[in-house]
Amino acid sequence: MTDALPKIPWQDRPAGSSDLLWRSDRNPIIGRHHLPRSNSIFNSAVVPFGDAFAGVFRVDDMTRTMNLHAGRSLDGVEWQIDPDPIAFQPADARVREIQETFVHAYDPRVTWLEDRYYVTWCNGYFGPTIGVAYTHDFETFTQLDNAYLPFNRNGVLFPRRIGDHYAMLSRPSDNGHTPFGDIFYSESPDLTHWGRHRHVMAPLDWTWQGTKIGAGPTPIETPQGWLLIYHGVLTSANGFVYSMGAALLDLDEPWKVIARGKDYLLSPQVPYEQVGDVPNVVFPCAALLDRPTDRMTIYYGGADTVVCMAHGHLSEIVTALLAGR
Ligand code: BMA
Repeated sequence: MTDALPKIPWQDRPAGSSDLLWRSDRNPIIGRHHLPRSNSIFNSAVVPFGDAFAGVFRVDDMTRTMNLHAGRSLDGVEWQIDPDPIAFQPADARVREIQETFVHAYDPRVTWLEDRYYVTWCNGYFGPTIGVAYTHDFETFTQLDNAYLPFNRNGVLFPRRIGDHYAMLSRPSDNGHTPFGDIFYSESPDLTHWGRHRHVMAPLDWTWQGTKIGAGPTPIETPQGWLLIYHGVLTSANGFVYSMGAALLDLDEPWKVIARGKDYLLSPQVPYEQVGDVPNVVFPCAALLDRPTDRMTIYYGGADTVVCMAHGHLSEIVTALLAGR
């Protein structure tokens, strides 16, 4: 994939701000009633596609079923989202077995890997686990087997093999709203059989990431390591608070953490992050990058209700991490 993305949605850092990430003035870019039957659209993943953009969106409908919908955009901001959920084609007859018990699908990530786009998401199969599918065109999607046993969430593929193997981060969890959670690394020869699970990072007590953490967008390769944007959760007197932060993982052994940000990059502080179906949530699922200009745009869900964008400079975030901020 080319690293130049001159059409990246962008807005300069507001005058007087020294924040590493800043919100788009256009937020929220997708409102909860974007589709006739949508209750909410949030925690969604977008990628460059041809000379435009495509994505997979989490749409909760008016029955409050969580499902995945494909979408397209010329500018990354104005989206046409399909009114019907993605109808995944099973890669083989055994995959049909896991489709027959469909419950729900949510929190997608999309990763360009070798020759196609892979979608990973939280797939209900006797509890949450990680679904895997691929598409070439965002019209037809082919589903592979689930990556893990339940219970697991926040499965995010690396955009290339590590050594000979495909690699994924995930967060073993429970069947509820999970008051714990570490990030783990797993590898696979074929994107179906996953193993050699390694611990990557644990929550940090009494911080914005004290309760649980989970990988966000597809990790971004930099000369200094993989930049991992992730969400961290604090348990307040009023419930969970979801913020986002960053870490750097070793390029060859990504289960080894090189640096981890102390401060959050963004925490819920504006109305569309503080008020919604689940208050106080910023939940990043995708990042776009224009390497020549060092511009990075992160897509995140606000309060489990809307889709938002934040902007930053990749090299500034890497520098801050290496400086121990
Ligand atoms: C998590 C997931 C996310 C959601 C978050 C806050 O467990 O369900 O989709 O954004 O909780 O409700």
